[in-house]
Amino acid sequence: MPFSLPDLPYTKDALKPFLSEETFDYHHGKHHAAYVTKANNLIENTDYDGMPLEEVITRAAAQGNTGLFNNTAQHWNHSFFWNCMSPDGGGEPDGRIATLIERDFGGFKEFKEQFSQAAATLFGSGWAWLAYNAEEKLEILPLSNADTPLHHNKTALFTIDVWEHAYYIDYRNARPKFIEGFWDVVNWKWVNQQFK
Ligand code: MN3
Repeated sequence: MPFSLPDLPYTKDALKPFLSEETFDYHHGKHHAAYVTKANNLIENTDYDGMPLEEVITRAAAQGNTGLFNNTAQHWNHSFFWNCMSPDGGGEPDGRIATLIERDFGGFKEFKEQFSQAAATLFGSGWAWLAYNAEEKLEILPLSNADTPLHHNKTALFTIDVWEHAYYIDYRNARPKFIEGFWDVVNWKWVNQQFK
């Protein structure tokens, strides 16, 4: 059963003015779609055929199959990323994530500054993640290219894609502006659902 491009959890104009429909046409409709197609082409008629996505990602990494790791991890990362945003999102976190941010960062303001800084300064292409580690602590994890918390045995809580293709249509080269706008749409409900 090949992988398929998931529908966005909202309409393409739902996150305006943070992101335009054109950004979703390209980012979801072309970039994410291309990772899915390439992953399926690489998997066809191999032992990976029929394996769950998470397993393909960890096995491809262990076997040094970079092409397969990159395309399947990017499929997973983007599927996760769309859910990290919501037209009803933004504002201050609540529930478990609010308690943990207070405990591990001393407050939402401090956390927001540190996360924004990590996302803005990540060199080249990649993703800034908030993850939950084996010590049961929150961790800001800037990862390059297709790298993903799965590969580090950490639970992903939320992420922002800072590849240029994520923001260039709406923000040109101004990555910090894009990061600033992200806080208005963060789906804290989704974040709280990630704790196992
Ligand atoms: Mn992307």
